[in-house]
Amino acid sequence: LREREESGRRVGVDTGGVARLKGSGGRVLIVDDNTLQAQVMAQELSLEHRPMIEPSLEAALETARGPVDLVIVNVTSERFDGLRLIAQLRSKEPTRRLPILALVDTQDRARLLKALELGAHDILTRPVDPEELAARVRTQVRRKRYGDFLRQKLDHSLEMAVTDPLTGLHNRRYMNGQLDALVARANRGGDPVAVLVLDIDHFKAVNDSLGHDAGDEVLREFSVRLATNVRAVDLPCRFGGEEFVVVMPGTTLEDAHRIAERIRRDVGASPFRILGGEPLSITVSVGVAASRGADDTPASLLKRADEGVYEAKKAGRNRVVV
Ligand code: GH3
Ligand code: MG
Ligand code: MG
Ligand code: MG
Repeated sequence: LREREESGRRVGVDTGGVARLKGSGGRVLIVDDNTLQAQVMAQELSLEHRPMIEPSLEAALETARGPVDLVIVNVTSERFDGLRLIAQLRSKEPTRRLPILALVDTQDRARLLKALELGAHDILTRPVDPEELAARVRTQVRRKRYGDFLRQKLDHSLEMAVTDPLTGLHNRRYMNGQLDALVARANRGGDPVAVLVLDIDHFKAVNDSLGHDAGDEVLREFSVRLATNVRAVDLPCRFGGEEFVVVMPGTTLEDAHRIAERIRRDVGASPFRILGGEPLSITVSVGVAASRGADDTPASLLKRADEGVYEAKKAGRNRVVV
């Protein structure tokens, strides 16, 4: 038993090591009509990477659009136009940034230069030296991975810049940008745009009686109800504090009014559950406005909706005012 346990552990360590290598390795697409040559390269790369062989140029272009980290293209022959593939890969998304290694004959300077000119990132000369293959592939895969990592980080920061961290709704900055564009379009005679301004009633009382964390929970639950009662095209945003705005593209005042009523009703329909506390009745006051002609601005639109909120509060809260 002990022996089996030990051998089991050894196997465990080994597969862990391979898994780690595979994780850092790349998905390498070898595009070559010389299958024997492709298989030799694939064999050499398979220790560290996940090679795939594609003998057809058309199919390669398609495969390269999927999860691939590096393309090795044979450009040595006239009838297999690898140079054209390089040009195609570099010309369009989503393959534009994909690293490319061009496989050329050592003495074929013309094709080597052409491949580089078309955007190959590096060259492999034939006959292929296994160590050189490993080194060049590793460098390109590492570069690709780092590029992916940076792009992901950038996407994430861009997303964070337009997202409200508490609720996950769009933030005020995002709302302003979208509203500017939509009002400008409406003013040029395009689709109308409507806005709702929503202000939770007596929210201060929630904070005062149950604490700030309970208040935050109410804001999150409110956001869920808001987001589930607007349409896919609408943009629910947290304007700040307990004030929310929904920007509604292509929406008339009447339609916006109807959706505002639906939100108001859903918020008041069932109590909000607070972790470790009594269910809480929440209501909201809503103002509605829609663009009306060339002189309208985002600010005037928001102001009219905000005046609706003011009227709703004055009239006793828990209502929609157009
Ligand atoms: P009204 O019905 O007139 O709108 O009354 P209200 O109490 O909702 O209005 P008021 O504007 O006086 O209070 C808003 C409160 O929202 C005050 C502030 O402490 C609280 N608040 C603002 N931002 C946050 C937040 O992020 N979390 C929590 N928990 N409270 C917040
Ligand atoms: Mg308020
Ligand atoms: Mg207020
Ligand atoms: Mg309020």
